[in-house]
Amino acid sequence: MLDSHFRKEEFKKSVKENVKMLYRKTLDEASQEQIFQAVSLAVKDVVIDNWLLTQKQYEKDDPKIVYYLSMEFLMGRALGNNLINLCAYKEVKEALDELGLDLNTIEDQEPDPALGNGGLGRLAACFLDSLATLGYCAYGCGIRYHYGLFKQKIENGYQVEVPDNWLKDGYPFELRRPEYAKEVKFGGYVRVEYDPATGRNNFIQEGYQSVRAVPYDMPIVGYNNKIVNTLRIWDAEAMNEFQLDLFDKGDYRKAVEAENLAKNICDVLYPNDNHYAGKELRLKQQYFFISASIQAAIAKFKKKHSDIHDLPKKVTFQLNDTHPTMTVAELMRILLDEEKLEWDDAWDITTHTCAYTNHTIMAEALEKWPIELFSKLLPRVYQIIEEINRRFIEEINQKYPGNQEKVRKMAIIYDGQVKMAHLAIAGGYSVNGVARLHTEILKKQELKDFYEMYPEKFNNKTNGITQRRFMVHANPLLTDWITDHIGDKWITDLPQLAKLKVYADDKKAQQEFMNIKYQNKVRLAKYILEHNGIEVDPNSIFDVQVKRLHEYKRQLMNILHVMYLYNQIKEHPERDFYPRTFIFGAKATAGYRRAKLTIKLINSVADVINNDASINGKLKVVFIENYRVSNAEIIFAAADVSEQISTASKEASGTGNMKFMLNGALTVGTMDGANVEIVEEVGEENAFIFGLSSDEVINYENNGGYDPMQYFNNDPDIRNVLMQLINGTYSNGDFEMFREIYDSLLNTNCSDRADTYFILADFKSYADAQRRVEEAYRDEAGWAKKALLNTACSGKFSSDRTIQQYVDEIWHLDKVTIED
Ligand code: 26W
Repeated sequence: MLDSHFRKEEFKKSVKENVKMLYRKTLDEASQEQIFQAVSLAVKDVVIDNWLLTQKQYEKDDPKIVYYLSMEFLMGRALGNNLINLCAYKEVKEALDELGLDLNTIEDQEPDPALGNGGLGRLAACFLDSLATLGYCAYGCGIRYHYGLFKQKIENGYQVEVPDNWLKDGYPFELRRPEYAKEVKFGGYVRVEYDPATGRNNFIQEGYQSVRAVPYDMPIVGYNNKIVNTLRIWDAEAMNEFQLDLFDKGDYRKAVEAENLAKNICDVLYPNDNHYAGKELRLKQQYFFISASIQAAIAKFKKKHSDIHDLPKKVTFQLNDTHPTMTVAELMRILLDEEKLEWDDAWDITTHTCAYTNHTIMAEALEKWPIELFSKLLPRVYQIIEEINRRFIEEINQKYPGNQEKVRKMAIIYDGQVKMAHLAIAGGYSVNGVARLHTEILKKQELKDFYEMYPEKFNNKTNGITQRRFMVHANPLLTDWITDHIGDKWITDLPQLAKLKVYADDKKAQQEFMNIKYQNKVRLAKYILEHNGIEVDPNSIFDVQVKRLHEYKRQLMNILHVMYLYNQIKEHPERDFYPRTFIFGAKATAGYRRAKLTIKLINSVADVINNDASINGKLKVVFIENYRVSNAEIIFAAADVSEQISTASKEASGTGNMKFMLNGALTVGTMDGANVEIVEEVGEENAFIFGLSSDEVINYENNGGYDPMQYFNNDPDIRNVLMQLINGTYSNGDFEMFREIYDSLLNTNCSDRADTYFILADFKSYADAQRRVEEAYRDEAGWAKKALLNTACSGKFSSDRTIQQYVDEIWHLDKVTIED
């Protein structure tokens, strides 16, 4: 164990001192929020010492750096996590106890930094944790949104969005670094000027508006290794004084314009998950943080290295989906216009420095920017993309002479649009998917032409999650139990969990394991009572689906199945039905009408079922308001059943599935995303797999032949449930409330095909999988064994493994250790 810096007495003194200095108060006068600030400051003090040490070591070793460029970092709370990674959680808890303070209550004061939507943003956060823990030099680069993802309130069953003003009381774990500010230029025009000295043209952007990008750094604490890396998020400020002095002295209108441009860039995170909206402000956000990050990276490189050609040896830019793809063009701009390189040289450096990760095959997520918008906002960058495109088309023509179809499908600029995925693939040396199945679908379907052209660029990196947050912090009881049985190496080497397999048949171990699950269910039940006012029975099966709300994730199929079960219980009161609590948590993008209506449906079904005394509490439905990282930790630990029921082929990987598995929940799932690999690890007998395969889905999509009406006509159970959507059963007699959902399943006029996500096709096999769940749960020892095996077999799904694969196969970073 690390020699913890938290000598108790010193720490207690420092907390008291901080309360005094910050608020002129004594401990007993201070509010919990003020105490949170004081405790955080005391922790930050230790973190900063290690941060300095780390920087010194990097300075000395000069390791290769990865810049993880991402529009989203869904960090979750930092205080508890930092204490875990400093190996000081227990000491600090004790110290605070002695001061009459409760660490849990203090942790609850921290706003949950929600600078991300869902999977992609949370993956970025897990990656930063693993990079620091494994000792790699890495920077997260992103945006300091003033408002993170909205907070969700449920009013009358409907989602209401409330702004998330996470910075309002000041965030103790960030550090403003104005000395590293950068200028970012928008608009204007490009003047071409012949330079007789070099015989080349110079391209000069003029008449532009500038924004000052100011970085805020957050420490990323590695586990037990003194390494502290940096998440650098950029904020926008007006340049005015010095820039306007130079060009537009006294031009008040310009000054106000600059102020306004800067003002809204970092206002708010776009709450779209998997849906591209094409907003100008979003494009501004993208260029803003990319230009600042790339400038900073180049400046840092040049401090130590004189030959810019060495850039790929020392730097990699990893693009988290297409959102940061501007990197390719911005790097080219700097190399051409500022470093004065020839095109071929610049392109060679760029295509050995950038790498791209794809996170979705959903067509509506593809970023395509209209060229008018693009060229007006970023005239020089657009010019460069035009040239990249011209050369790329030349390459296509060389490879496929006369094949216009290829050009049409692959060009970077086509039909008046800039296609960001095409730019990312052409401009980088690596393209990876996030689970084996997903990567195969990319190669065979979505990116087939690119795979044919550049097979060597394509590779898979199955996602992972950090066990430090999702076990050590989230599930302290199971953490101690595991450590008692196999030691604590698993905290940085998750495959060690396999050593638990020998306990799978051990009666005592099974009982202890299930008893911990029970206690975690009690903790969640308490949370639900406090936040929802619903009483749930911790002895019932906790069946959980928590994730963003999207049609392809099929929360609708889950709630339709609940409606079906309810019908069954009502029709057959004599049957023995094992009590079950269906738990949902999901935010819907504000403009996504059908997703929001699904939330209303879940809440309406919950109302009816939870208030029906005749079913003796056999069935409960709970919608947890404002699902986010902090309550996710409580939820995963308490789940018996993990719902991973996306339409096969649609979920690129999923990462919630891994968090459930780690915590000993059994998966009810389709053969989609990383579910395939989960089942491979744990064995099909320890999960409940159902539904169409991805090949079957893709075949229907390509060749037609799917008719949902057939299920409606031939299956009375399905018909019954669907009729209840339009006969007022769940809407106080209002026939129209859920009509849209009914139509989406059956009415071909709604879109080109009804039931786009094959809910009716999979319904019966889903219901059957759920029957198997019930049967398996009745066998107490059998279930305990399966649950324990899920934890024991989850070793593959650590983000430590994922990151090591990125390092070995894409980034080639050097490992650093702190000598002191
Ligand atoms: C342009 C709007 C937009 C916003 C976000 C498009 C696409 C996105 C993300 C790519 C959506 C996302 O979070 N994808 C998820 O990424 C996870 C991490 O790899 C995967 O586990 C999920 O399966 C995938 O849906």
